[in-house]
Amino acid sequence: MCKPNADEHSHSHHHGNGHPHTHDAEGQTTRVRVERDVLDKNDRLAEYNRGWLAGRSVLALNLVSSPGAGKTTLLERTVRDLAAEFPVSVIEGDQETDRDAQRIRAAGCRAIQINTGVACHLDASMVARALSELAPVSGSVVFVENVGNLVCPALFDLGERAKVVVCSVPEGDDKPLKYPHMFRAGEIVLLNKMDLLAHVPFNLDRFLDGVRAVNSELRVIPISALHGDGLADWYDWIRDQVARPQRAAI
Ligand SMILES: Nc1nc2c(ncn2[C@@H]2O[C@H](COP(=O)(O)OP(=O)(O)O)[C@@H](O)[C@H]2O)c(=O)[nH]1
Ligand SMILES: [Mg+2]
Repeated sequence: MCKPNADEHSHSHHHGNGHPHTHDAEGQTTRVRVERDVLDKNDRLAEYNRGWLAGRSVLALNLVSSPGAGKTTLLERTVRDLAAEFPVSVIEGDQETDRDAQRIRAAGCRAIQINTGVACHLDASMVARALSELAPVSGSVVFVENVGNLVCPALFDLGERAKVVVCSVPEGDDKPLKYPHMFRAGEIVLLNKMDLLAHVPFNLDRFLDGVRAVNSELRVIPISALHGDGLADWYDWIRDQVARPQRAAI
């Protein structure tokens, strides 16, 4: 799992090859316990967020992808196209800079930037703070753009309704099989940059077979965030989510 929190307390060390190692069984046990505690604590805060969101009838969607798959481009277009239907705001996660929040604000939408520093994912406590600052109105949609990678964000529930996995054609068709946890955690895949299909080696059937192999429930919508192709289906999916009642906190 992601290093920063867990490794602070574990007995791992480096051999100069960049990989931490844990040699003794006791160290291994400590590390597993700390990782489990971190995730348990996150899950409790995620449930708090879920209740907070349900109490205000706010829909939160967590966008996850590799860096550069097109999350911000997709959001710039989505907030412009849907702003007339319901209030929308955005929580942006990146290690450094507020560039993506600036892009979203330039698209006419409220946005809060979270910088995670060394961490490779947003966690539920970061989102709790951002939500209280953002104070989204009842009946609104909050998009969360997670830090770009297909590994760590899969483990961290933020209290969102669904994880939206954004893939893009130039990344290759093998990602579902290589990063199955993310594709199991997701509810929908947006396959972006379809406009580049003729220019890069990407086999759509192989991609869809990979998705089906790891999660047969997963719906795939091919899109081009740049040109707008396929976005009507994405917007219909969001409208369906808005119409569905929020799950109450446990
Ligand atoms: N050709 C093409 N490029 C895209 C598309 N969507 C995004 N891009 C480009 O991909 C790059 C990364 O996009 P960005 O939205 O910043 O990705 P993020 O890191 O996931 O937020 C930018 O240069 C975008 O212009 C698309 O549908 N087609
Ligand atoms: Mg971005």
